[in-house]
Amino acid sequence: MLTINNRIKDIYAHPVGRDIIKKTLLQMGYKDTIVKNPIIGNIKLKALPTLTIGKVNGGFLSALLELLNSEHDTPRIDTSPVSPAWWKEAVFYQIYPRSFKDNNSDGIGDLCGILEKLDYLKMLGVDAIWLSPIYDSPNDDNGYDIRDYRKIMTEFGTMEDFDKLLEGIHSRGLRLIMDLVVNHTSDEHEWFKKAISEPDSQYGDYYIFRNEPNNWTSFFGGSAWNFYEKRGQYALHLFSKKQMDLNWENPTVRNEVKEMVRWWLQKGVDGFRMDVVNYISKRDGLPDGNEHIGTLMGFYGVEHYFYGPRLHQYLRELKSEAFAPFNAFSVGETPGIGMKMRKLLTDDYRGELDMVFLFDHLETPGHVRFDDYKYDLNYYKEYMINMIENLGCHSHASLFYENHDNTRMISKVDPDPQFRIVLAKLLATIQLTFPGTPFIYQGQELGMVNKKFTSIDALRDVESLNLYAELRKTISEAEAFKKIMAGTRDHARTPMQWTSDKYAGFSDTEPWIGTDNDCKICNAEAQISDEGSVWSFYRILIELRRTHTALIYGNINIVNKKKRDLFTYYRADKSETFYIECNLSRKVIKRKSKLQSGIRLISNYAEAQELQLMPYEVAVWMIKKD
Ligand code: TEU
Ligand code: CA
Repeated sequence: MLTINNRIKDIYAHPVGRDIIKKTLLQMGYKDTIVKNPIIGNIKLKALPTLTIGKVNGGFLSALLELLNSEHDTPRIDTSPVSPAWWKEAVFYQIYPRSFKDNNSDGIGDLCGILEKLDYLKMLGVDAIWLSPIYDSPNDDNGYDIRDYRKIMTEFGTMEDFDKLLEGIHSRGLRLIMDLVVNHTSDEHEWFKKAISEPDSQYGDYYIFRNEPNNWTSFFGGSAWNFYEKRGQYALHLFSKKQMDLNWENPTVRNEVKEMVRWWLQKGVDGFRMDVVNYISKRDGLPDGNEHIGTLMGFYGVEHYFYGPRLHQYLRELKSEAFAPFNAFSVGETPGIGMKMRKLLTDDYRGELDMVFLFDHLETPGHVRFDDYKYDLNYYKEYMINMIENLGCHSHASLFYENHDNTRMISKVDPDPQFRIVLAKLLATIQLTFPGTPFIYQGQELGMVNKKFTSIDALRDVESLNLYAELRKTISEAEAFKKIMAGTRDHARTPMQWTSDKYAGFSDTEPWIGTDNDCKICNAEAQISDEGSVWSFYRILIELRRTHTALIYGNINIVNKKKRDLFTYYRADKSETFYIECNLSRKVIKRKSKLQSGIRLISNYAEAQELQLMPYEVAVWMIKKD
């Protein structure tokens, strides 16, 4: 057991401790190299309150120790060969149904719209689709607030439409994973309504009720507790006021979830992406969050549920009783989880999850999504090197830059339009030639960028609207809007740009969320017939990955790890070797030698440039072994 008499290096040696130290330093804008300094490493925990002038206080340390002492396992070190699986070979494509394609002209994307575009996805070459929620919902958080898990949202269509879609997906040799949102339900879910109106029924214990709230805050602003007069109690909601946290301590709740999962798997879906699944187990007694941790992370209480005491147990139950009998795939969305904890959640012998989404690469150290800053890709390189060094043979990584919760990656790195295409190709190259499973977010394959929203009225996202209202208490309209523009999730939620027509070919009536004129220069129709387009580059890379196992299961050898602006690596298996060279900057970088043989794919410039890499340029060479 670790106590305050242990030293920093002991914490760093613990898998959870190591991830937490890294995360803490990252939030403060530092790298973990300082911990490796022996003087720092030898500091005893109990000296920290004095050394940090109270920033790391007693409460901070006891929360940390409690978390560490609740994890007794360490990842197994083993060099057994990687076991193959379809989801390790697949390229996934995420669809945000509301904004993908409107088939019945009401301005809202729908299931028939997706069906209409399956051939497009097949042409692009992806293997599997992740559908953001399509269940019945009052849409306080665009479907992440579910009212009925076994019903399709009316705006999206019917269960018959869903069956047709699933059939269309499978008949094309594609797979489908659905979104499983079970940390919380809508407050309009039958269970919650009964929990309020019939507190003595079995539903009375389906959610997390307390007589007094604690200090936890919601991710969407304010306290994480609502008061319900009828019951005379508070209920917990880590997200919006209409997203009520389920009580996973109750075995009946867990059984309801398993039954629902089996119901969809019985229908033939191939697996699930599991929304904030690392939040399902909350610490007993729901203690107050530490103020310093809360201030650092932006939210109070996270240390008590992001890696809760029964998380492993609940995941194992779900896997063995619902996923495993169907051989179904699972990828957990796990904000706050680091590289070592990933292993404890996904190593193949653990029986928990197949993969997770980690998020520490989405912003550079010291930054959060709502900061307006430029993302330096050298950090991404470092992150990826670190990932490879920590993954081992039992875990498999997910690779992504974008989803419906984040701004567009091109805009983060370099919003200058002259670099848009080449930068899109650079991002595509790393994503499709690195070990791990790529998840492409709709529109990423076109190089879509952040939107030119003109006012707060153009935005729809509950997170942005709540934050704006909060900011307006202290700053001007213009300043608040600027901050929202830096991070709003709506940048990724505008209509998919199919054509240059009015409404981007998404719909023939005004869409539920506005778009700008970007579809005139960036749309699928034009890019499909242009060999030099971002879309064509994605198609070629996906095909390359599919036809060369070196890019899937091959070893990776990263060279010149310390060299800034240049990211070079080899991927190799028994039969072939690929050499990948990426310029991470606007600089022109000289190449040492001119590679002569093999297949090559150069992102931007013609052969004349063979001795230099132009801004953000990449080259992929296949060196055949003979
Ligand atoms: O997101 C969870 C999450 O932690 C964040 O990405 C969150 O959206 C936000 O950035 C917090 O500041 C998942 C879903 O992907 C998201 O769309 C939902 O809003 C959320 O859960 C609640 O279901
Ligand atoms: Ca529609």
